[in-house]
Amino acid sequence: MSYAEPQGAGGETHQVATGAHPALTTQQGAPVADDQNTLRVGPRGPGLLEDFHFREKVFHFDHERIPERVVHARGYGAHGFFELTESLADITRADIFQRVGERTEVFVRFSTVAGSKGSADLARDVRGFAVKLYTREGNWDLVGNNIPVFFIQDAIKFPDVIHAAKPEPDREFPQAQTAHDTFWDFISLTPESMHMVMWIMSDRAIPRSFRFMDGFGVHTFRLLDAEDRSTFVKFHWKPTLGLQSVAWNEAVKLNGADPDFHRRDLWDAINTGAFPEWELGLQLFDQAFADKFDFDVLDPTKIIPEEILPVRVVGRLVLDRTVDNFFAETEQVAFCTQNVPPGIDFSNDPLLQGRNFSYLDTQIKRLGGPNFTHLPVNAPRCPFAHFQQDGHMAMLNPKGRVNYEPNSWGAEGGPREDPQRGFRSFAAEDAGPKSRVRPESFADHYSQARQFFISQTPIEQKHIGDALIFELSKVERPDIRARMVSHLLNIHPDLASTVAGGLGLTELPQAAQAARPTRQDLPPSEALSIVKRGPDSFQGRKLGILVTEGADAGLFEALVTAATKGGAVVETVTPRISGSVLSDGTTVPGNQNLKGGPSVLFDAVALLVSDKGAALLSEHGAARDFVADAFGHCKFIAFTAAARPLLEKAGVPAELDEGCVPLAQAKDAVAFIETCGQLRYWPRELKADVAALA
Ligand code: HDE
Repeated sequence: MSYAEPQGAGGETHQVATGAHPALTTQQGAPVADDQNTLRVGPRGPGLLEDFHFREKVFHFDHERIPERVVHARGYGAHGFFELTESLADITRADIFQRVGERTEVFVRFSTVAGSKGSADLARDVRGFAVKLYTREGNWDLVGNNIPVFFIQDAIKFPDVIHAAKPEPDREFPQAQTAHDTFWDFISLTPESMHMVMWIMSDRAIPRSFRFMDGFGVHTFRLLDAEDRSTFVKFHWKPTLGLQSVAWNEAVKLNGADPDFHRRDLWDAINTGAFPEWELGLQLFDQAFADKFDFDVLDPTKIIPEEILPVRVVGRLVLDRTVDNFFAETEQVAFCTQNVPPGIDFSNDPLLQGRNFSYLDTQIKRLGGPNFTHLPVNAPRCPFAHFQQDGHMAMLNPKGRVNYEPNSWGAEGGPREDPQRGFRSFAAEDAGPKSRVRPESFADHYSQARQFFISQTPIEQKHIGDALIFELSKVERPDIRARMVSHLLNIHPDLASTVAGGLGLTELPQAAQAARPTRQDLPPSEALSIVKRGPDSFQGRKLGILVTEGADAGLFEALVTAATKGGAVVETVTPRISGSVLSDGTTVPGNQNLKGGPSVLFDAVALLVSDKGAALLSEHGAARDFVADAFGHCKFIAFTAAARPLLEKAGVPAELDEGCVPLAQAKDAVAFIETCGQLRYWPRELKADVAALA
């Protein structure tokens, strides 16, 4: 260090400014001589009010927090770019969709919905997927989720569904959980939420990381061409690394082992150059196409299956830079659904219309005034000019005498309207009686819920059943549990009887009264299954190698090489963090100490142990849990012959299944990493379940 460290009388350290470090100052810029001690009368005397440095420091600290978001409080953001790969010049005049190869700066914030800012990442919940695109004609905020439908059809119900999901008001628990009475009470009284219920009870609600999940704009929007002709559009973000989720039991354990699992994953991926990437896909259609459906494209509880209307890929989103400061950027970013550039417009979706009010409104509360657009993360990157002025924290310094228009000041008179380039709304012809009604076309609540369920593979269907049983078993009132089953009867009889059985209902309730009968003819849609849309490689995933003293150095090397070649990350787990000495005398440092590095942190594991190491670990609870959890969570497990006793002690059945891969020579390592591309060995769980039922 280039600066002296004189000791104060009390032993505290003073780090003094020299050439290498600037002087510490107050906010006013006055250099500070002592940042360790308050100003006192005598060494033990009372403190003095004139200590402006202390008062300023503590005053600022006292005001460090701003209100957390009322929903989506826990989130994580990153910078990147959008690159157009196909021009949409014939469909929209939006500048961002004109020139192939052009890049537009973006800021993305992922989030959970229900939990507070400090809640754990692996809550069962919808994930927010909010994208701010700083286009040349103004910011475009596409504020979406990782699920393409929503709980409710009308924005007036949003406070209700959120109140019901959040901690109950008298007791303020449970945190970041829907597994409680008030949530399921509201849901079971709200049939329009049934399609969304299928999605949130599926593994979509426990993604492996932000990098492996879809994003959806949810609502139908409009694209407008140069003549203001409209094309309807639904927006999709598809991860290039494929979809992946974790198992529920794994999610529960991850929340303890690493509550920051998702944010750490994003941070690590970007900072090691493995930039997360998504394709932007569009479903484009016109009114005549929309009129063919018996549901309404304005209803946000419905999707248009990709088999009926393929997703056209027009660009890519890449996240390549983490934030410099979490608060300044991720906490202060203000997404507003009404931020659309010319060429993009809204539909009449009643949820979207309500959101367009809410997002601007909420920023006033959160960011404290109307000038939040001056904050660097929110400011447009293109030139802007208007007459809006003053208010809290006005950070611009407008010059001149004219702050209104029309005015007679000619060239000095400031900006003018631009009918040519300016934003124009689609001239929709809307008329009708003033009323509060839910349209008839919004009445089918079960058909697409059923379609989602039958589109899932058996393991995914099992997980939906398990999730419903878990959640409803936390509901204290039996009438609420039964009421939910009455809806499931309208979705699928197998699901209803599985859940009723799991809840121990002695008899099935009557099916809920349905405004429309469930359509039985909607075909399964492959695009709705995570397993069918998984990757075919282990790229972007993480291998955990449990290494003991004396482990085979050649095999270790082979595993690391194969995994790294396959684009995966390797972490070692060692009994001591200082590492383990291998058979050839080299020391492999530990990335995780065994007690702090459970197998839930990894996508697959390898047990690289010596005879002695295995014998020691077999007596070690953390080691047995490491193996038992990897096996229970259907992970691929590579093991050396010496690891057999450890597998046995961990309760792994002696007749090992195909998900357990012996490691004897270097080529086994290569084959193992290839196998890991399947991500999980699901037959293990299905088999165990069938056995349990027998
Ligand atoms: Fe939001 N939502 N929302 N929402 N939402 C907010 O805005 C709201 C809805 C979504 O990372 C709030 O800035 C209403 C659907 C995301 O900063 C608030 C309705 C979808 C984020 C708000 C909805 C979303 C928010 C809270 C029903 C998916 C986080 C803080 C009509 C398409 C953005 C804020 C971020 C945040 C209101 C429904 C996505 C209160 C009234 C549907 C990703 O304005």
